[in-house]
Formats: sequence, C-alpha cells, structure tokens
Amino acid sequence: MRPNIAIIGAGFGGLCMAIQLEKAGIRSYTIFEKGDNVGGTWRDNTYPGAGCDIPSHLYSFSFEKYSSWTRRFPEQPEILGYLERCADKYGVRPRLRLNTTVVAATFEESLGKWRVRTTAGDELFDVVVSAVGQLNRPQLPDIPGMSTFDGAAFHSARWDHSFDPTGRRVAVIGSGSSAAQLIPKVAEVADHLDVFQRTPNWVIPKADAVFGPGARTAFRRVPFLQRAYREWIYRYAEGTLYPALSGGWSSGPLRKRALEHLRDQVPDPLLRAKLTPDYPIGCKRVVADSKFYPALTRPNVDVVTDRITRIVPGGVQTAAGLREADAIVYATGFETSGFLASIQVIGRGDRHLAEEWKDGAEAYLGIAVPHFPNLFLLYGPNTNLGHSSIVFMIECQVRYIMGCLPQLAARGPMEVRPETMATWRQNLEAAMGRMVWQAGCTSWYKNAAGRVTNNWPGTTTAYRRITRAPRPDAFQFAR
Ligand code: N01
Repeated sequence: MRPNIAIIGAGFGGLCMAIQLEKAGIRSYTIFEKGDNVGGTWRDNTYPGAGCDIPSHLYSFSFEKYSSWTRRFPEQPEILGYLERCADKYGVRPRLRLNTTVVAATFEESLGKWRVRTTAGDELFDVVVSAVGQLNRPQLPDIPGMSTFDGAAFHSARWDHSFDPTGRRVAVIGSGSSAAQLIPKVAEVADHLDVFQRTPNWVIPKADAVFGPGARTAFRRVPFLQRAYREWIYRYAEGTLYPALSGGWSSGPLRKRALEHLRDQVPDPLLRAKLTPDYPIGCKRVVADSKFYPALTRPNVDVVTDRITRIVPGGVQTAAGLREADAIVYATGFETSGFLASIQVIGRGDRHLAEEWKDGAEAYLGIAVPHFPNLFLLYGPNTNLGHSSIVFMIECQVRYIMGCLPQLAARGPMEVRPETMATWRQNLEAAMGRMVWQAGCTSWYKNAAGRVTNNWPGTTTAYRRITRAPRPDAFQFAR
C-alpha cells in the first residue's frame, strides 16, 4: 500500500519531506501551501536586511549542497532562490497546491484516514505531515490606540514595500533578531529612527564574509572542501556554541565576547548601560549582528526604553512623552508556542489537539502525539535550536517519518503510546532543568506559563541518534 500523504507547508520542512518522498519514488503526496510560493519564512520575511545568522553551508540540505553561496551568512533572496531551485530540481511542483490554506484535519476512525479541509475543499489522506514552522504567525502587540495611527504600520514579517523610509520618521518596536537586521538599513535613509527596546538582547559579532569567485570555484571543484567546511561549522556549533548557549562551560567566554563587542561598538556609557542585559546569555535568542550597535549610535537614532503607553495618530506615546512617527514597524516576533493553532486538528476519540496542548505543546521526539494516529510534525515542540541549523533537525525528522511509512503501510495507522510519551516528557523535563532558558527572562522559547515548549535541550548529534529509526514498541498500531 502506498500511503497518500498531505504535507502542510512548503518551507524547508515541507520541501524536505516532499523531496525525500520523490527520492523514494512515492508520488502519492500533496503539499498544501497557504502562500503564493514555496519558501515559508524565507518567502514571508522580506524586510530590508533579512538574512540568516547560521552559515549558509550548514543552513542547507545535506543532500543538496550548494557551492555558490555568495556569503558566509546568506541573505533572504539567496535562501529563497535555493529553496525554489530545490523545488524545481526534485520535481515537487506538480504536487504543490499554492494559495490553499489547511483549516482543519480530522481523523476518521471508521476509515483510518485523515479528512483534510482546505480553502479548496475536503480530501482524505492516510498520513498528515505538518510542516507549518514555529515562526510563521506574526505577533502584533496589544497596545491601546494601535488602530488610530495615521501613518504606515506593519509587522516586520509583512513588510510594506510601498513605504519608503527615506527622509521619514520611523518607530521600530522590538529589538530582537528581526529588528537588529532591519534597523541598520532603515537608519541609513530615515530622517529619524526611534528604537523601542523593552529588554536588551545579548549581541555577538557576526563574522560575515563574501565568497568570491575563487572560493566558490574551489567549493565546486573540490567537494571534499565543501564537506569539510560544513563539518567544521557543525562541530563548532555543537562543541562550543551549544554549551555556551545552554549555560555550560563556554557561556563565560561568549558573555565576555558579547560585552567586548558592546564596548567596542558603543562608546557612550549611557547607551551601553541601556543595551546591557541583566540575565544570563542564551536565555533569550542571542542576536548575531555586527551592524546593529553601530546603527544605534547614529545621530539620527534614539534607543527609547520608556514604557509605551499607547499609540496615537501622530506617533508613540510613552510614559516620558510623545515620540512622533510617520511609520511604525512592529518587529515584535511571532506566536511561537501555539504550533498548529491556526488549524483545527481532531484525533481519535474526538480529541482536539488545542485542548490536549492547553498547558503547552508537546510531542514524542517533537514528531508524534498520542491519540493522533499517522500525524507527524516537522519542527514541532521542543525541536528549536539556539545554536545550530534547524535544517539539520528537519532532515532527522523527515528520515524518521520515512522510516514510519513502511510500518504504517503494513500494520495500519500508528500512534505513539501514552507511556512512551510519559517517559519522553519526564526525560525532557529533567534535561530542561539544566538549561539556561528557564533563568529569569521572557522569550519566545516559552509559553505564557513559562514552560519551554519550543527548544530542544540536547545536542543535535543526540537528536540525530534518537531519531535514527522508529522503534516499533514506541507505537501502537491499528493492526
Ligand atoms: O522576534 P523576537 P524576532 N512592547 O520575539 C519586543 C528568528 N530570526 O522576529 O524581549 C514592546 O525575538 C520584544 O521585547 P521583549 C530567530 O530565531 C532569525 O526578532 O519581549 N516590545 C522583542 O524585543 C529569532 O529569535 C534571524 O521584552 C515588544 C521583540 O519585540 C526569531 O526569528 C532573523 C512587545 C520580539 O523579538 C524571532 O525574532 C530574524 C510590546 N508589546 C528572525 N512585544 C536571523 O537569522 C514584543 N516586543 C538573524
């Protein structure tokens, strides 16, 4: 039996799943994509300066290495181009339904199949693979008066390209990774820029570099060189960044490096004080950027730490007074802890995923949920990283799901056992207790109750090991 598979989302995760199915000769799949192109977050985030702080040679599929990356840290158009080429090369486009939003998925017990409801109608599938990502639903703040603002106002992930910041007064609310990338670009052309910072982030330098024609030719002609370079980045992330960003041995040196970076780039002690975090490094996602601090020292830029009280037609009202603005950019992040919240998912016994997850999303290996047979998640709960490439994690998950397909084909719908899940939860909680994310900070790694629902507490090497192949005893089968 060839399972009929619905894939939700055509970003890195959905494309990886589709490509591996193609490679295995399984063409009985459909990718549903709400947007008008592949690319996921790299299609959505087109703000000036958008890019990735994981090196390009690791932030790409292991089976589709690309020798012609033009920079050490890729920018958004180049990543999107890479994903588009992957979709073309592996022939997934004929099975791609663009502009089609999945609104619900219900497991029909009598049929042993999922009924997937999209904006185009209902269809039955044996398997559902969710590849909706963790950073796909922009989060706008809840500030009184937002709708009264007179000028342009938009979220960083919904950049309004009809707005030209040249010579204008711009307010950016938020100072995370997205803000850090767009602020230098906007500051260069704006008349004035106010950066509204609620919490300072730890910022480390980003040692970006251009790969000239010589380097690119060398990577192309000597595949070993490219493999070795990728391996070196991977090992550095695992061996040095992982302990640093999880509260281990190398957090001291990394903290020192961040403070030196601040001292080198921000001469004004008052501004430096505003930008110095008071929580452990790694607790929130560390910003890797070498252009952010210099932008904040420009004469046309102010870092505003006064509490925002409301938005008024002419700008942003703070506890200390009005900051006039022609445009407001909400660089306020994403709704990260809801995972599949935009889709009504109903499993066996009429169980609603939203209800099952009301105290926090969780899944065995981040992939499987009890009572939801043949539903698999990519980049699901507790699989995000602060130190390395999510593409690596996605490849582990796809390989695991590919390993499940023959089992469910032979023995009917498979569902992770509640006792497997309980052991998983216990181990995860024990590991989480050792991580820095629970220290005194707020971050998108946690849900409102403070439970870390997004991050993986181990190394990626450990994750690869435990996801190498599905253990049949972890699951119960219909037959
Ligand atoms: O979002 P964020 P992001 N009033 O959640 C502030 C990846 N990414 O889009 O810290 C005032 O990090 C909030 O303040 P606080 C990367 O994984 C990667 O920047 O909560 N401020 C914070 O400053 C990243 O971590 C890259 O106090 C409010 C900001 O908004 C993730 O995406 C580039 C507020 C949100 O920061 C998300 O990054 C871009 C309010 N009501 C993104 N609400 C790279 O590879 C929120 N804030 C470099």
